[in-house]
Amino acid sequence: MVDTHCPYCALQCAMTLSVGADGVAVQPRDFPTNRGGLCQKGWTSAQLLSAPDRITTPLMRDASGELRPVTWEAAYDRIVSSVRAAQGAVGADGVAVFGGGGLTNEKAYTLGKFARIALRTRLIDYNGRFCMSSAAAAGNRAFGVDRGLPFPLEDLGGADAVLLVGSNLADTMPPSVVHLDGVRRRGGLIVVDPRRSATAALTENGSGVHLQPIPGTDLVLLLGLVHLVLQGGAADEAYLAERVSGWDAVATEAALWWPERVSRETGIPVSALRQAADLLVSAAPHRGGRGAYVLTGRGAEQHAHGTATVTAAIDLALALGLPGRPGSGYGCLTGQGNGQGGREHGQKADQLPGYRSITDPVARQQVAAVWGVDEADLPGAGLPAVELLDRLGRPGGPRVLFVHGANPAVSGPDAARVRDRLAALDLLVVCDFVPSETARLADVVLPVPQWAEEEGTMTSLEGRLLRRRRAVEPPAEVRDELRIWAELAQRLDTPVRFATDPREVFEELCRASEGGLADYSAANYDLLESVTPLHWPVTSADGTPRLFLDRFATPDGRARASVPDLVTATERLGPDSPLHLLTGRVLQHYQSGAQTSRVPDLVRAAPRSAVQVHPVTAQRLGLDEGSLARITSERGDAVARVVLSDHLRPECVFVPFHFDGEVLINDLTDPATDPVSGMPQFKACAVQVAPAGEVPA
Ligand SMILES: Nc1nc2c(c(=O)[nH]1)N[C@H]1C(S)=C(S)[C@@H](COP(=O)(O)OP(=O)(O)OC[C@H]3O[C@@H](n4cnc5c(=O)[nH]c(N)nc54)[C@H](O)[C@@H]3O)O[C@H]1N2
Ligand SMILES: Nc1nc2c(c(=O)[nH]1)N[C@H]1C(S)=C(S)[C@@H](COP(=O)(O)OP(=O)(O)OC[C@H]3O[C@@H](n4cnc5c(=O)[nH]c(N)nc54)[C@H](O)[C@@H]3O)O[C@H]1N2
Ligand code: SF4
Ligand SMILES: [Mo]
Repeated sequence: MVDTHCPYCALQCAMTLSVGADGVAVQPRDFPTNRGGLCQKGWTSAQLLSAPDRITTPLMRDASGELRPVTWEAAYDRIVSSVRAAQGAVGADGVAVFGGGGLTNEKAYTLGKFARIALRTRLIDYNGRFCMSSAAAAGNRAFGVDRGLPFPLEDLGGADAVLLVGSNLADTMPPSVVHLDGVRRRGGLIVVDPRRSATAALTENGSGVHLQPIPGTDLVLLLGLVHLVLQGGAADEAYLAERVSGWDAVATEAALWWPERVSRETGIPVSALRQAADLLVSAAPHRGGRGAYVLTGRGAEQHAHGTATVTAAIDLALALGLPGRPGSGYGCLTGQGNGQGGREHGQKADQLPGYRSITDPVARQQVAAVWGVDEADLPGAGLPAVELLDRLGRPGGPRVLFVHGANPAVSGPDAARVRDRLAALDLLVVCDFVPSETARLADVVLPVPQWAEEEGTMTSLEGRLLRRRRAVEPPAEVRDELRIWAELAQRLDTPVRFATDPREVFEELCRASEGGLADYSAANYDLLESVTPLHWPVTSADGTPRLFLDRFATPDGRARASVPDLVTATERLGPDSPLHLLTGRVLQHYQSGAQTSRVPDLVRAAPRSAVQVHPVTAQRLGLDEGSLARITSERGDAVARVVLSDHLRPECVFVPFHFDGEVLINDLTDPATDPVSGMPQFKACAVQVAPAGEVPA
């Protein structure tokens, strides 16, 4: 029996694995976040260990264009010679790295180190840029630090109001719904989603209110709520005076967003706006309430104005005096398994371990010392994911790309363009355990272990450090990425040794993070065995479950309210593209589908790519339930089967982005990015929908 956590999302539900004659069996385990629950993905997670097409040897593309098994030495030789050739032609940045938010802390850390000192490139970024980067940017600006939830998830249970902006956690983190029981009983759940999602449905029967905005208008909605708080004289003036700077400018801006104007822009009735504001105000601690939370998910964040929208959400929380108050707060619901830890230790283009800037001279000195290299040899900041991917194979751009824990051929915006860029490389190296769409485009594929076959640590959505433990041995030819990087570093004549034992890597990571924002310096594997609620910063054996109780992590200790930049880049609907395409998730499938499409129970349980259309819209367009519809944007098209649903706003259609072999919805999405965070506009783009075959190609 081995205690570990689920391989998928950032809730990191606790599970116990037992190994028997039939393979690995999963049992849920009681833990504060999942309270003994697992979703269907967690229950079935062990099925992937024996996927029939699992990659078990290195593969290399031969002269005929086929990927064929080769020895590790042959694969390494090809990689090393291509890296040398690319860097000879273009310089150090002739090689780039793309990481993933599912990698353990040990791997995320070592990947950043491998890029900077073995490959000597500044070009590293990762799929977390597609995930919570807008919330991270806004959180860093407002609070001086970005820990998705600066409080334990279970704190939600005591609140009188919880505002969920663009999160469908009933499908994306199902066991977390238990923490909303209290607020639903008290009628205080507010869900903002253009769809009546499973989470929006939790507001039914007097449990709260569902606001159904026009996509991309959350920013205006949030400013409208700030307006109502201020107009009602309900702002926490003492808190604003004592703990916040920059408030006056926000108040001036919010004054312009009176309810009727907001209603016109968002499509939400004035009465519903007032109801939401009233719930929040009466829950606020300074009004004698039990507390309130404002939480954002990808629906609010994955826009070209995502950082501004999260800034407005934080402004609303500040108006009510929530951040840094026990029982209240603002948080972002991080998505990937190690989406939090993966963004702290150096996979981000501009970052060193401990969540520090690669341009900060003090951080550079310290990390260079831990790594045993000269500070001057560390490269500078690289490029955010969309820009990095777009540069591949172009004149002067990278000619070799390493991919670890991501499937950008499916999950990048305007994915056909991403695939073109991947095809333009001299060498694409992909580490994976399944032949993902990106792996199938690779020149070299290296097989790695799965979660139940490896040791490491993960940092969950509440900044809690968790141990991932090995229950079974991986297939014989599979090599751990820590070993792969060490072996490649040696072959690239890197002057320093790379540790391969996760425990040793973790100790090094802890040292490298010392003094940083995400400081793990007092943590170690033994402490993680004994103290399970260990939230960072870990500068003592107690960790820090709740941040900001005394001060924010800004130089003056005050939170910074900012006027959100009102430039919105959501594509305007027009006669040729009269509908918004919304994208997101279904409960049974995970991300690009690389993993869950290989779990038979999940494939049987849910189609991945039906297009949800409102019945009124369907009638207008001549679409029937079960018929095929062609969806077309400026960038591409896809044909999907129609499911009628009156849960959507009529001017929206919804398609999950989990690839099912036919519908690759990211061929349509908009690669426009947020100017601060680099987040692409995944959530809404303008499309035309018609019966398949009737739209000119
Ligand atoms: N089943 C499942 N669970 C997962 C994942 C998965 O792939 N599958 N992935 C994990 C990861 S990495 C992440 S990031 C999280 C994501 O978790 P969520 O943020 O909960 O998931 P999404 O479905 O992407 O988006 C949430 C909602 O945003 C709504 N939305 C779309 N446009 C807008 C808008 O303009 N405004 C508002 N307010 N809402 C909008 C959609 O209708 C959708 O219901 O889930 C994690 N958990
Ligand atoms: N249209 C649209 N697009 C989206 C989104 C959306 O809502 N709408 N959401 C975005 C978000 S929030 C996210 S997080 C991204 C996710 O985007 P992806 O990068 O596509 O995520 P995954 O499908 O999880 O891909 C992870 C890959 O890494 C492999 N893997 C898992 N663990 C390891 C490991 O330890 N080592 C290695 N080498 N490989 C491993 C898996 O098998 C899988 O092939 O998609 C983004 N794209
Ligand atoms: S909610 Fe997330 S962590 Fe929990 S079982 Fe489901 S996928 Fe796994
Ligand atoms: Mo994500």
